[in-house]
Amino acid sequence: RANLGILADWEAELARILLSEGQGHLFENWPPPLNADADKHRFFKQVQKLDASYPGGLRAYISNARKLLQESRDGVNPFDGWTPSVPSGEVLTYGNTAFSRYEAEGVRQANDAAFVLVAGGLGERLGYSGIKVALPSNIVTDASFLQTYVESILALQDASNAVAEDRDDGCQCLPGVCPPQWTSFFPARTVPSGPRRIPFAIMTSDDTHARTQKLLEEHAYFGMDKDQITLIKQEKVACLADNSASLALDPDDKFRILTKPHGHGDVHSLLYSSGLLKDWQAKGVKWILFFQDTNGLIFKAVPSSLGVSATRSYDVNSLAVPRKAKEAIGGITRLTHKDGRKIVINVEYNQLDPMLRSSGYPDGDVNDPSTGFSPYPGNINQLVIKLESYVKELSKTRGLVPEFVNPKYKDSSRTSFKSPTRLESLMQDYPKSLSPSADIGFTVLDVWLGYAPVKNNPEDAAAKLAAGTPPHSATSGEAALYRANCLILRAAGAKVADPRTVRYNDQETEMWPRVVWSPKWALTLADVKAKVRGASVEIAQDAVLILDGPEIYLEAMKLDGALVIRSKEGAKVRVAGLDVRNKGWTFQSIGWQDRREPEELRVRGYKLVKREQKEIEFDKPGEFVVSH
Ligand code: UGB
Repeated sequence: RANLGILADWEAELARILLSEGQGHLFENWPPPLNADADKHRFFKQVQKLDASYPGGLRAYISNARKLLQESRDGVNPFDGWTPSVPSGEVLTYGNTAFSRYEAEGVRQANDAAFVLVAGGLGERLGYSGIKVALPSNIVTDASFLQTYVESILALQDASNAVAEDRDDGCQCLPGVCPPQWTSFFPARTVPSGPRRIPFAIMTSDDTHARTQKLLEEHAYFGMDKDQITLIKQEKVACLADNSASLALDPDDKFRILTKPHGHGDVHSLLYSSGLLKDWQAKGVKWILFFQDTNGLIFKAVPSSLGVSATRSYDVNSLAVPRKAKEAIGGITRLTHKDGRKIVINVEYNQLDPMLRSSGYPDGDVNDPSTGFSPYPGNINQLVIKLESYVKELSKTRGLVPEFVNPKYKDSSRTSFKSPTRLESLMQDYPKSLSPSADIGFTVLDVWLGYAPVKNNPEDAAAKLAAGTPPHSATSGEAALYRANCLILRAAGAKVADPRTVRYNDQETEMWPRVVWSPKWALTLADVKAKVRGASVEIAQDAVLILDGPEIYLEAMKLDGALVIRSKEGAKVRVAGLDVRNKGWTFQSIGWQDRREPEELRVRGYKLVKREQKEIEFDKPGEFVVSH
């Protein structure tokens, strides 16, 4: 205490909190007063930030940490008393009537939605030093993940505004003032909806914030209004040195507490504390869609999953895909407590195997031999949350979701750690604190349609592939995009050739014709069907097709080579009787370790070589027919 020196009131208050929470060791090696004052103030600035960014402040953080560290030390099983079983959810079959209805409903609901991208993580596992949202989702158009996301939201906004009906705003009497029985005497009041803008929030971190901001600015926000996008930055949390939750000092700087990321669960407290939720509520937002940084397929699954949420009025709807045992995605599980409570929740991939083994499934996380997949659907961390119940819940919890701690102990006495640890949180744990009456559902999609994350470097990806689990690499992510687009074209009746088996970065993959379209060309299957006249469209095995414009109609076309069609708003382009044969574009292998090539290409193992192409562009309004 004697070493603290002259403090401002706010600093003295923070010092009192730390001392009363048993953190006196932080000041032990400080020089006497009037020495290193600037460093002492720097220390308190950091403490102030740590205190302000955690719901309930540092006191709450230390108290939560003590409890969780004690439980971890005692080996408390978080699933004690709970029995796992396979839950049942909405299983979508691509292209059937129910799917099409959900897609249409999702588009209708979209302008009552807001989107939230969690993008605070760095691509350490991927071996890419940039921010992951800047990576091209494919190298044929070079559109980055962020560009694809923003353009998809804008396309959804336009589509939703185009089908928006006037809204039923309830009866004309005063809610909460007039007796409810009066409502039947008054006609419902409809209000013109007017075009709406879909709000978009991006959670960044110190690692990604400046680069995300720069990427947006350099590309004029990819066409979105600047004030439609809000960046919310997550802060790191203090590291813990021991089981008493002593905050860990940086060994190289005794005026700095070591910090680490708290995980994507921070998104909830940030939405709450930033005031965004209240703002969105006032604007009439009903649904929030959360998604992750590198899934180039996700917007193909957005309309249908939003449609499911709205139709079933789910408070929380998690998107899932069939999961391979040991795949690094959580398993959606029904947990039933011996006292009768039930919950459908994600059990994270590192917990699923031990949880199953301790619950009477000695083989743990294994595939069901009859399907070749884990019986537990795989969580892809795309959540659709109903805003009304979310706001109510967050006003109680301030957005803090149940946390966990994962210390690496030095030995079996579990008394000291190999290195400082910290509390962590997961976005998908939000339903854990909801009341049992909440409507929590999940929607299972075909994996080809909705899930192709880019997470692993080529070596890890090849090892995963050899072990029978999906590689989730830049190579597989890009190939999945072409596959999805080709399968969608086939569903619309087009004749698309089978894929070729290729091998890049030691990963064998199926390479379909490289078909890419901009989100404004099509979002849903109905859009594709409206723009492609089925059997008269033929695409050969190594073809490349880029469609970039809202009104390009493929009526009769044969493509064996590369074709790019671009059109501006107002240009209606009918492709009728076009036969394109040229040398096309190919992918040329490059080595993962070949430092001459840029990182974004090395992670996928090939580069684009443009040999010959046909390019057609319409930049003026009007009707055009392309036949040669
Ligand atoms: N992220 C943040 O914004 N902040 C953070 O502090 C950390 C991450 P990872 P992982 O669907 O593929 C998740 O690292 O471990 C962002 C789910 O927990 O990619 O692979 C980050 O930028 C798992 O259940 O997560 O696991 C990224 O956008 C499964 O759903 C996102 O959070 C799996 O993803 C996820 O970060 C999956």
